[in-house]
Amino acid sequence: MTLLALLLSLGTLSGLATAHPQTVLDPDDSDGVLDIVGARLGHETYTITETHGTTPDRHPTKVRLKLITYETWPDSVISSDSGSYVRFDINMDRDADVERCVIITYEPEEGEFTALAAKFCRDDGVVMHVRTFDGRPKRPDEHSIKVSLAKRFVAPGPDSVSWRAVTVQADCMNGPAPACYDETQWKRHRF
Ligand SMILES: [Ca+2]
Ligand SMILES: [Ca+2]
Repeated sequence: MTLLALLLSLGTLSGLATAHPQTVLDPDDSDGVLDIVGARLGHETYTITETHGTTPDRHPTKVRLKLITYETWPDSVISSDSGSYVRFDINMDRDADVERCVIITYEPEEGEFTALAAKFCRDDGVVMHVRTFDGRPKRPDEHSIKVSLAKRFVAPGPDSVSWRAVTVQADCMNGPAPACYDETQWKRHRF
């Protein structure tokens, strides 16, 4: 796949057009197969009308996340027992703490991906207060992975957040610090 084709595929978050998409591009700057080309966050708000009773309409918002890498990689690269993962960080205010993150790994025994939405995420991988499992990540092709989650899990409350994508590939090189790491710039997204 050419770089242009990779960038074009960033525009497709799902089979459906996603409102309010926001893309961040990243250079060819990391070792390992999880070097990020770009990532995208979009959101859609639905109206659920209760046809019985007096319950008011609800307006849940879905957040869609997608990440594309320069290289192709098999699902097993981010096996849950490998220490490798794809992560989206969500900063809900303007301080340095990351209040929410979505960590995507592959469960080899189940043959599927899981997305862990967690509170208070740190760069050393320590996560406090795991909040919930939600969403079911999918891979549109061997360069990319995407997940759709309820906004209340990943960004409850604020009208805007800052977000970035991170990849960690454990044991991808020889040497004293063998993990490969890549991250995009932070982007501000308004809901
Ligand atoms: Ca990169
Ligand atoms: Ca914060």
